[in-house]
Amino acid sequence: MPAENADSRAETLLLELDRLIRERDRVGAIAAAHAAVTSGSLTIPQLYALVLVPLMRLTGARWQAGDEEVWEEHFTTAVVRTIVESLYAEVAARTAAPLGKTIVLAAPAEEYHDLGLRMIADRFELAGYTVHFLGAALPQDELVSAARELTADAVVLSASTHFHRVRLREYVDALHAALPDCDVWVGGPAFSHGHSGWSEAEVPDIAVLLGDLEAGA
Ligand code: B12
Repeated sequence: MPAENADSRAETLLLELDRLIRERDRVGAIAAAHAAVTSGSLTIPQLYALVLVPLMRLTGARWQAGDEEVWEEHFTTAVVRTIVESLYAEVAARTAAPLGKTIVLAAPAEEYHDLGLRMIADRFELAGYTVHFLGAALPQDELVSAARELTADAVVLSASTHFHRVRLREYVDALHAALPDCDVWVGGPAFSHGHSGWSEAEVPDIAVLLGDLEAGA
């Protein structure tokens, strides 16, 4: 399948998923996303970056404009989460050779946006990292404990709101103090307009981090 057509295939699927979700056809939406991956039309990273992330942003924009109700946004979120979780067997089957690096991913205390981080978890796994995804709203002490127990080389955190980004600075400083040999990487929508107050190493670009590692995914 030529890579140059991935954008147009992704756009077609995005429109299809949006239509199916508006028709409340959950089963059809999940099947369409699976078919794109199993047929080789899109890789899993392409499905996430070019279809599912834009779909979630579209839902958010409609809600903000008053064109969608909160329950409809939750419906879309639930369908997208099911797509991601149900693709896990495909992720496991396509994982690159192990890199010998372990990461732990979590959303910090009080941060409930974890779907983006869940997608990132699969992308790291496809690239050969050993991945432990701990989900939303994890207290700092629990993350320290997990990183030690799981011998993490890096902890990956996500923040979606400005409020959580401010709180995250303190959280990350405490992690650096407790886990001096462990990298701490942060990202997410709260960092989309810059990262003043944060070092380059703390806010890596996922494309640079994974680079060619996920090319074969
Ligand atoms: C779904 C959703 C929710 C769901 C979350 C479900 C879940 N479990 O994730 C629920 C209903 C819980 C929710 C709650 C709230 N939400 Co909300 N939500 C959204 C929505 C519609 C989609 C989020 C999403 O899934 N995006 C898709 C994912 C896949 O993308 P992503 O998170 O950006 O992640 C990608 C990248 O950023 C990156 N990435 C993410 N993390 C990391 C980390 C690293 C290290 C790296 C390298 C990269 C990286 O990779 C990901 C994949 O490519 C957005 C709208 C939008 N524009 O995004 C609003 C949005 C994020 N929410 C918002 C708000 C305000 C809230 C609430 C405060 C609403 C309220 N009044 O209650 C609460 C906060 C709850 C809390 N305490 O956390 C605002 C944030 C505004 C701001 N900048 O402050 C948004 C932008 C909506 C809006 N336009 O106002 N929300």
